[in-house]
Amino acid sequence: MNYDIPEELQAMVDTVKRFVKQDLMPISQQVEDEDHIPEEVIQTMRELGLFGLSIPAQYGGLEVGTLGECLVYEAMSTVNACFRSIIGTNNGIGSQGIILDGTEEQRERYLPKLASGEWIGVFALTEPEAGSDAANIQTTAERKGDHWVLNGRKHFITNGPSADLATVFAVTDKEKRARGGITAFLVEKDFEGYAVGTIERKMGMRGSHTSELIFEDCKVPVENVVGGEANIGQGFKTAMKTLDKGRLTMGASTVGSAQALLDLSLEYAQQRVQFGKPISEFQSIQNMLAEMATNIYAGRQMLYHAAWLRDTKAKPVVKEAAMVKLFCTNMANRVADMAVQIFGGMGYMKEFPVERFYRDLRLTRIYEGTDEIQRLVIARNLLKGN
Ligand code: COS
Repeated sequence: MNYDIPEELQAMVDTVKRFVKQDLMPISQQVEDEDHIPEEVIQTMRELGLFGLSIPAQYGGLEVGTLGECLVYEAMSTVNACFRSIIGTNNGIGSQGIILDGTEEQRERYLPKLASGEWIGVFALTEPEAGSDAANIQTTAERKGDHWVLNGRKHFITNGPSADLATVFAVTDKEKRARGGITAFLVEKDFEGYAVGTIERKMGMRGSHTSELIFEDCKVPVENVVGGEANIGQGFKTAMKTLDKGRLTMGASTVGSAQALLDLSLEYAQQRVQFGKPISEFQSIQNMLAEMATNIYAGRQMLYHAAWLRDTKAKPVVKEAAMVKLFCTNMANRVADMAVQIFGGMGYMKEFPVERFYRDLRLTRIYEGTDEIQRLVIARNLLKGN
């Protein structure tokens, strides 16, 4: 094991940390209040190359590797998870299908636009009847001449309202479903029959927008099957492989937010005086601080280890990614709960960011696979001897 961070990557992470401090921190509350990230901030993200962190350099990305991506997400999530979310789909679920299984022509056509942030890429798998049971999607694709015709409705699509390109999963063989009957398509927003549906109202993650995507006789050229003709029916595997990395990097985001909550709690506990002394002098508060720090340390170590495993290709990380997602998201939710407890009544008020972190973190135990799905993936892999 060696998680030494190469000099070039460390310089990049330091730049991101400066950007977080100088540009993101000051507007975090404004973004929360207005539910909108200012365009000039998104432009700076483009200039820093953040939309293409994980995209291979030959297609215009920074290709920082899994550990690099994790370090950047960790830094960005110390302030407000919506900032990670805006770049998250281009680096993750919105581009991975093309990187892993796309044809060379598809990579050349789409990845540079996603890497530069000119286009927003999204992942359209989830449907009302297919959340955890992803293989139960009802969206269909029928071949008609040189096009596929898609019909169906996706929901809970992160960055859906601003999507330029969606990797859409549809049934091409009802009998085979997950085993040869689901196909992935690259659907541009200008294709006939594509529409953004309801923009969802959420508990948190303000500044990050989620919506339905609707396909009504949506015409998709045959060359937009992910991986081409040979990959018809292989979409479920593309989706699962895509989610593996997303689950790992989700861990990074939660480690960053948990660290921010510990830092805020340490500061507050030393300032807040009750019974004539700072509450940090009470053992009950110290116990919580110690618990938070220990949990963060454990989460960070498993995150870096799994990222290192993925980068060195020492072994597939399906099980480890699920473990990282399960542990880190739950860990951060526990940390958020303790932070609210340390802040007391103030932890419930909107004046302090702990209230926002508490709400935003709740989602991390659900999206990109619930706790229950992570446990299922871990157990199935254990039973297979992986
Ligand atoms: N990598 C590659 N292939 C995979 C895979 C992975 N990580 N996971 C599954 N597959 C393959 C299986 O090997 C199987 O193919 P073979 O029969 O050829 O071996 C096929 O895909 C079907 O897999 P499985 O039998 O496990 O399918 P299930 O219907 O039981 O579903 C779960 C598996 C539950 C794990 C899947 O539906 C899932 O991840 N659900 C959650 C979806 C999710 O995370 N949604 C979040 C929203 S998207 S942001």
